[in-house]
Amino acid sequence: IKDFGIENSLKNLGIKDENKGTSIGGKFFASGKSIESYSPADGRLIGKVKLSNEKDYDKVIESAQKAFLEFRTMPAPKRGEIVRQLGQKLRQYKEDLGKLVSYEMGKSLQEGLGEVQEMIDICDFAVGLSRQLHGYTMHSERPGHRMYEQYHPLGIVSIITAFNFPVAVWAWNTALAWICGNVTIWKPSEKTPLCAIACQNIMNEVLAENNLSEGISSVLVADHTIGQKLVDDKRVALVSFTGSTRVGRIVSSKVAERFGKSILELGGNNAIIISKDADLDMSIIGAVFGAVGTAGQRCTSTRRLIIHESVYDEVKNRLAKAYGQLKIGNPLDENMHVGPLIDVEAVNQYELAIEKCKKEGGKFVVEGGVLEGKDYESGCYVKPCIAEVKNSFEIVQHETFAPILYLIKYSTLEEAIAIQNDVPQGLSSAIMTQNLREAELFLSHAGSDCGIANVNIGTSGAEIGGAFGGEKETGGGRESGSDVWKYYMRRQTNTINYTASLPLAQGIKFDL
Ligand code: UN1
Repeated sequence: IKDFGIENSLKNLGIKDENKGTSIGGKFFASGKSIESYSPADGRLIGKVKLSNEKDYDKVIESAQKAFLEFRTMPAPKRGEIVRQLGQKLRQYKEDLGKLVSYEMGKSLQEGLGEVQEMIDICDFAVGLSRQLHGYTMHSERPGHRMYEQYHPLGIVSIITAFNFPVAVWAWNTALAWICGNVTIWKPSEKTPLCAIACQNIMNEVLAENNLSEGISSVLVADHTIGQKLVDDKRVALVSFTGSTRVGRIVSSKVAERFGKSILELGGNNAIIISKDADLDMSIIGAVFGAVGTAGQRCTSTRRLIIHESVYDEVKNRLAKAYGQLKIGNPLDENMHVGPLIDVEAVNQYELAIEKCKKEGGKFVVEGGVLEGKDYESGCYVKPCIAEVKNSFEIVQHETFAPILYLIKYSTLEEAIAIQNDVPQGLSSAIMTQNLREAELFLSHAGSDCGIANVNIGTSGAEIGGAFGGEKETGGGRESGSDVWKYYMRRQTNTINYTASLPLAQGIKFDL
């Protein structure tokens, strides 16, 4: 088996054969059972991780609480400086971390490096923001009064992430949480624990070099019972959850019950409308990357193509041709377009979805299947496939985390928009058209109902500068850019009277 330099990267990132899954800054410990992390690329055991249990949990919360009391007094621009240093470290470790992401998660090296770039970008963004946590000043209706608002840190922010973006989503949340004065506790996916340990090692260098309390950044590699504790714990001010709609529904109601805050990034079922006025060359590239990138395991992956009847056959044929050229194999090999799914369970879900689709009447234009033989020993490699379907099929209404692309035909744009919106999820959407009227209708109040709506680019590959998230069963949360930082702070309105009398608002008289 070719190594692609992975051994060296593991060493540079401080990953060992046996790792401990609880960490408070650079202190690693764990009292739970052990899990193993296998690479879906070649099936090799990368390392073991001892999980955190309830005892470890309490220690993490206590040290986070203590660290918060200190961290919140540090001026925001100084906290920005810490985040700037994290960005610098990430530049230094980009190659190694990108490689580990690719090896442990299975996305192509290019996409692994891209994910680390997103981390660097959000750090840069957060550094600037650390001097711009602005509130309004308002004019008081009372003479001699001043009114303004300010934003204060929340406390402990817990970040529960999924396997598909095993490092970037942590960074999106952490960079913002920190400049806002919060401390963070990360519960990564059990499918990508080593990525989390590597990030923690990188972070710890920053904490140590600045003599900062280790409780500012903690990790709990643990099963769902610890996730539940984070969700139920009043000491955790904000729960940022990325994962399935099923689990998100539970997280949302549990956190709401205790009046905590949550940010939810749940499922997507993203479509591209390819209009009669589309640039088809661009449309094909956008659609294929959207559908097969990260082997269809992005929340923003393109799952449905809604194609105008006049170009339907041409698009179908060109897609089939493009799929015929896809190279599937080791994600660390730069000649490959598509890597493996995360694990054998995901392969089963993929096969089940294909079977269901056929049962409901789906017609496969490009057949799927599990790849076997040399270089596919891990059992996680599948063929990206394409099926002609009806939007109303149950399987089409459902998000399957795999490279299965559904084709749907339309005649009027109003009909296409209705189809695009007619799913429970509302994350990302796109239209390919050179027609201004079509583009504007798609973006209007009568257009896409998603949190992200694009023109002439695909559904995946969002930049960190925008607010990322979606509507309906996607959960309504926003992360990353724009004014999302406000989610990580509490807002306070302050009125100051600098006179010697006490006039009441609304002209109310109250004399004693
Ligand atoms: C996700 O799929 O969970 O837009 C996040 C994209 C990435 C983020 C995806 N920037 O594809």
